[in-house]
Amino acid sequence: MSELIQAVIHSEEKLDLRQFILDLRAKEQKYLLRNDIERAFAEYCHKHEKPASFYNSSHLGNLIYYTQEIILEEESICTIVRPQIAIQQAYRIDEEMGVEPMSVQDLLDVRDRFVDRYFPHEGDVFEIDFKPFYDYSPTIRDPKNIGKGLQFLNRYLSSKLFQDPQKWLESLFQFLRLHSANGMQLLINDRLKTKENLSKSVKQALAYVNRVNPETPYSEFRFDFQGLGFEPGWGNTASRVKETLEILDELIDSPDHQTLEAFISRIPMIFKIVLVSVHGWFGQEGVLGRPDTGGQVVYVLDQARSLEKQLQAEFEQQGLDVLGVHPQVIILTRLIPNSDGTLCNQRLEKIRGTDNGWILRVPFREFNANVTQNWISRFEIWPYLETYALDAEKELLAQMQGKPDLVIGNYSDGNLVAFLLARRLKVIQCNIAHALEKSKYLFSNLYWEDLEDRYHFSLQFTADLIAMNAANFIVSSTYQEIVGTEDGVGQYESYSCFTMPQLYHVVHGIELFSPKFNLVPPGVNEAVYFPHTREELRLHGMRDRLEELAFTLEDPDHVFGKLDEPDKRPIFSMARLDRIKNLSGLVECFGKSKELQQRCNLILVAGKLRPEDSNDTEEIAEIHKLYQLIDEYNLYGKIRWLGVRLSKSDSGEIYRVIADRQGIFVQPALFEAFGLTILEAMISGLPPFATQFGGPLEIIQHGKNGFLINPTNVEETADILLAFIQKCDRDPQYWQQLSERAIQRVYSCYTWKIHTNRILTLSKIYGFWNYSSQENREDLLRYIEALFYLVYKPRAQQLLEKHNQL
Ligand code: UDP
Ligand code: LCN
Repeated sequence: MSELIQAVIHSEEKLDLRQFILDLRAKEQKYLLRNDIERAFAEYCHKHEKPASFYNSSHLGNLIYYTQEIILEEESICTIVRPQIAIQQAYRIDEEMGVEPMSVQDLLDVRDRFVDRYFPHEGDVFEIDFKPFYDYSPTIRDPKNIGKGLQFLNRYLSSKLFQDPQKWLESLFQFLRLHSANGMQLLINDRLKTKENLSKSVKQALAYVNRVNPETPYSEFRFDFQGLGFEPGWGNTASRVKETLEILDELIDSPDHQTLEAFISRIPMIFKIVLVSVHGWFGQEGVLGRPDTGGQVVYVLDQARSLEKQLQAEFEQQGLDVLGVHPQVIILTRLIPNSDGTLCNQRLEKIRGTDNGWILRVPFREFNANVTQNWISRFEIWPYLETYALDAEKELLAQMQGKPDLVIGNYSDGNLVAFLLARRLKVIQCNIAHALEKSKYLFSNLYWEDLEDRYHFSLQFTADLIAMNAANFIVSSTYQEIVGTEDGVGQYESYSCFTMPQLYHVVHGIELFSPKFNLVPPGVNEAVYFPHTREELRLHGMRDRLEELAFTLEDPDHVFGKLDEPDKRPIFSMARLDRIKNLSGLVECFGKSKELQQRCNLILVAGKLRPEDSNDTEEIAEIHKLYQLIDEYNLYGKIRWLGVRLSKSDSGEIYRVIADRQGIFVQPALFEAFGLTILEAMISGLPPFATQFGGPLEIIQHGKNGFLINPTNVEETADILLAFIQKCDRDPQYWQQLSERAIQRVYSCYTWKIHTNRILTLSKIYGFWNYSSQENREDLLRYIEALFYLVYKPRAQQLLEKHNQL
């Protein structure tokens, strides 16, 4: 039993626990989450006049701190304790303070009972359990190493493989023979007939390059090398070829996991990549800020550019230019016939800043033209994805003139399509969630039936389970995306066990300790977003235009508000107008603080100004709310709201003009999976104040290069902003220091170069292990297919029938 509970039960505090439960019973709420539990315990301590030490450090206080949920039933309570990251245990405590551990099944039944969806006389509910499939693969032990899957897997599998030198040599030999580009053999050729030849030939080749001037281009000795059994791929100069061969030589003679990683990362394995991002408006101009269209589009475009650049640099170093081989990166998205002035109806669009990067748009099949000709919300997209994947496969193969080497899915819909494609093409699948909706919407699984009409979570969560389990590897932007923090559950963690009452019980939805999880944060486009102090990169015309737009331009169609004193310090925010982004929370915070209003103006770039111009329900509600708050707090003359869609370059400059005036950036989201705007603001030199709920907690080091805020506490948020502003007034250097540290933070930890380097290494190493350990995933994939055909597909069909009636 949990030590935390035992400590309470075996002490006098048992009476406090009993009383606390009685106090809870007196309340209406029967299902308490962590915040509710903490609040109730604070009330308990207050009511029973407990000292502060009891609240903070008693056994009960300790237990409460680690308790995630309490469900009150008639004669007992069910409590979920999370004593450490990624570990949750459920217990039943009865009226006599008897404690019993609960099985996952019991826990899910309790949750079903809570929503009156427990009908045992109708038989058991379908249980989804992925545990058996992870039993035969290695798992990480220490939660702090979750997200470092590659290092772990490489070490683990290397030690197994190296134990049998003959087998190891055979795997390596066969692996080296595998690679080709545009039909041309790479690395080794048929002259090297057996694994026994390998070591000798490597030494001969080394002797050869040792005699050649290190600067000699590979093309000058290519044919001699072929005679020795070696094809292109080892390097572009004699010295690079020598280095790579030396690593291989060491790997053959005295293998270890680091040498293996160094060698695999050097060799050409990835040539063609598909990035799948289906929903929303995917384009390079005029789309950001539209519903469902934000950071993911920015992320995928920047990633595509950076991957191409990185592959080009690698090919050059590998000496592949002699073969005329070029990388190809394709972003696969949907074609929207009624494209509302965007290029989303164009089949093929070159990605700016690339040589061979393309956006390939494939339309949904036309089931009901009223639906499929138009933008479709990400919550409604499910019926179209299977046929989309089939059509996209054909188009991709034609466009790429062959199979991709890697398919990267984005968000639930893109990940499902990536799964379908990777399964059919037999290539490596990588998953990127961006944001998992399950933890964004409270109780979204428990009340899924009530929410189904609007959100269709039954489809989305099933798709998530399918894609995340099928993926060869998962890339997350933060550690907490996987397993949360000490006091909060992670996004992936929320899939480990949950109920969809009457649909299914997930008893083990994902193995959090699996080495498939890898933490690789994104970067920021350094050509667009750069420090405001880099005068030489800035264009005067653009700066003047954006200054005017931000502070003075009168344009009622696009700008709301005329500032009384445009020179006050600007507080800036930019986001899509959806509920979770909580720009209304920021307006309320500003509205409630007279002092903030005296010292600052509030500048927002967000959505649209008129509700009638929007067809997104959340956006419309937020527009109304913003006007109502502006009126309620009489913010006229103190706020400007730009309902504009900025071009890419303008969106970079707007942060800089705010930084020129020593402004600050506030990101007040109720939850933010990562938060690219925070990176953009920081690299521009704006001190960031961002939500403590989600990714910003890892981006910002509180007090050092920015500040974390609790956006649900508007008074406290205003105090944090004011404290900073007051300090800046007292110490003119303070803003500067913070600004410089914010810039430094991004350059040292969040660049696309670091990101894509890692992604390519991951793909190669997972590819290598996929091949050489011949990991049999067929049983897992067959199980996943059953979920797809038996759960997902019939529900998608039902939704399609609804759409067909629109
Ligand atoms: N963005 C924009 N105009 C807007 C709103 C957002 O250009 O009106 C851009 C912003 O610069 C950032 C991205 O959209 O690059 C938003 O990414 P983030 O990760 O912050 O949030 P998301 O929208 O993905 O939830
Ligand atoms: C989706 C989100 O909600 C943001 O928090 C991320 O920054 C964005 O995707 C890019 O990953």
